[in-house]
Amino acid sequence: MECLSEERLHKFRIIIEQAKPNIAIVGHLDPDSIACMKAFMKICALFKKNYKLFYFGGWNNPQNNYLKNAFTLSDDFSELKVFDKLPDEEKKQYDIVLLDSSSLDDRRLEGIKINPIIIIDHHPTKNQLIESEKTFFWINSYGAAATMVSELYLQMGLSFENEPELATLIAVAIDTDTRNMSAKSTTQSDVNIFLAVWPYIKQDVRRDSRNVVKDTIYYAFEDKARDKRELQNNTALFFLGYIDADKADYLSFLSDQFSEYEDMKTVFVVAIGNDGFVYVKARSRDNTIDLDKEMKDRFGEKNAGARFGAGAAKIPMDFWIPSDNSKDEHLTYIEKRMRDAIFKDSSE
Ligand SMILES: [Mn+2]
Repeated sequence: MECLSEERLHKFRIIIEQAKPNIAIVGHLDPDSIACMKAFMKICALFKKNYKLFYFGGWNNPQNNYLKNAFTLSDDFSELKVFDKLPDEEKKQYDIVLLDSSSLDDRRLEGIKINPIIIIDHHPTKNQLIESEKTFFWINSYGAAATMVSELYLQMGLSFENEPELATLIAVAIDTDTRNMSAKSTTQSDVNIFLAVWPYIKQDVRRDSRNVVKDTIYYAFEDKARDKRELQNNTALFFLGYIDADKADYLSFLSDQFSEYEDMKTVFVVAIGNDGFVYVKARSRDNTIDLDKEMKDRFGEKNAGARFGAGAAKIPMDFWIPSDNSKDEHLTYIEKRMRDAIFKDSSE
């Protein structure tokens, strides 16, 4: 297993030992992040630190909701806004650990400023945060961040025996983030950790958590998408029209599904949110294109990005959200613009 070197482990120990007695563990809410936070709790306990879990973003997606109920997770997590509103005196008694994210200007943080002493994330970027003597930043390409935190967890001498909840969360995290080990980002370590937790997981919860994604909203969106689709040279566009913005995660599930079709090497699923943004989720199995560049070229440097064949864009609709009077025209207009953006040859 490609774990942390003795030197890095030593640094980690120093940083966490010297940390304040209270640790705020911060993450967003998806299976990977939840698994990371729960595993890191145990690491905090090992170093006799108090900890609290704080999240940004919402519980929107059905898989999170299922896990939340299966393991009564909502009792454990508070909103990061709650932490941010604590009196300064109280906040000062915390050090922050950020997991499964390393972008301090993540939109979902809604402007909340955090200064983590520890970051563990599997999304390396060009302008990556630089570690200092007082911080431990581990940002590397892995299928799931839960794999990294689990490696650390094991290297700290902790075990998954008698931890069915944690083991299950980690398995679901790896399943989800690696799309069953089929995502390009999947590493040998993800497989190894999956096997390490396997004997301890609640199989029924793992299976069900994977099925809940296909609920009635999913079917309704799927119908809409099939209704409005266009295929040109192995590139497909599915246009859903208006949706509630908090259902935008469903676009990812749909793009995962559609990208499995043989003749759809690159898939874009597009919808207009009721929050003034156009949402795009893209998947590509075409190795000849740089999806990140394509996304940025088409939807704007600031609005879009991709890694390992999975892309997303959140595009502001300028200054105005259509009223009921102009909704139909607006829909036609956005659909046309999206078709242009997606099917135009980027070299033109
Ligand atoms: Mn992740």
